[in-house]
Amino acid sequence: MQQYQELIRTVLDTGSWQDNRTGIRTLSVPGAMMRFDLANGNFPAVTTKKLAFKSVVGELCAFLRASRNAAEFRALGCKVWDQNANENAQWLANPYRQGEDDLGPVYGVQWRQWPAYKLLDASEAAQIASAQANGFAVVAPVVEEGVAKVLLYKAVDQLRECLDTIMNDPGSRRILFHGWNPAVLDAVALPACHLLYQFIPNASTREISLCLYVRSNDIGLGTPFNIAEGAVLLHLVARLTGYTPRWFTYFIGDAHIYENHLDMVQEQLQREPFPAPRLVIADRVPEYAKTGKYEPEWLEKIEPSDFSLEGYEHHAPIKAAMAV
Ligand code: UFP
Repeated sequence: MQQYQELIRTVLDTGSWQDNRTGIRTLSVPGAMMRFDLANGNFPAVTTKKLAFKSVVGELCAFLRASRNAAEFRALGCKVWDQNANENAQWLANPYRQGEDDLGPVYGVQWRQWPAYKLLDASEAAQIASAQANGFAVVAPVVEEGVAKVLLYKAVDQLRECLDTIMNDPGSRRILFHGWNPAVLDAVALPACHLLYQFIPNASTREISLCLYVRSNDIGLGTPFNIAEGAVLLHLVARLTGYTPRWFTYFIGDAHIYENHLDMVQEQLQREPFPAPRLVIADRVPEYAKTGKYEPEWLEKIEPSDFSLEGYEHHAPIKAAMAV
């Protein structure tokens, strides 16, 4: 995680002050990239403070189950959504909010159940049949400007489709899922920050890589969390599809340090990083490479306790407030 230290230094040295919706200003850099080599089991956990690993894997499991409720995140060991669900005045006043703990259709809902609609002319029988063959169901007849139309709907399981494509067409350069759905931006507690995931398998080396784009990243709190979560996801996908995790490239749009996190990151620069730990996935989670049986339903069955870090040496934890 030398690269994380370097990113902190870059933002401290070259960043400029910016105001934002939270009321706490940030030192910001527009655009940053880190590239982690996960070969030999290296796991990119921050070591200059303690990574909240249980919270990371709890959140990932909640995303994989398409959760939209902070209570479900808590039940899986992740408390980071409580404030966004119940303390942000704008969200509390949002007519789409469905009561205590509701978050709206955040990340996992888009990953697993992206709401897709088609409005087709009722006379276009071939198009309607093609959409139906592709999983769309007719919701309602609609008349638009005097023309008879048909509204069709499908909840797209983008992540499952990625795994299917890794299995069936690993040379594809279209294996990605997107968290940024413009149709729901007004109906979520927090618009997606980590929002574009692209898997790049290599069928000859049997290695799989991940490129992740994060539009806005809180370097003090969010970045170590998001890096770990992306790396766990890559490991899981690799396990279920018969690949070995390799490169994890992490792109940030607005890379920022909140003013009230400056002491924390300065302190981390004083600390010498430890060697990377290894990620262990429980034996009960099938390895396609060993079983030859494709079992993508483990995306939903996986539990936080299926993940652990081996040989994780880290400096003392540092507590810091999250800007909401
Ligand atoms: N943030 C992260 N990672 C996340 C997440 C949020 O760094 O996974 F959900 C931070 C980035 C930013 C704030 O500081 O939360 C979101 O605010 P905004 O929507 O204004 O970018």
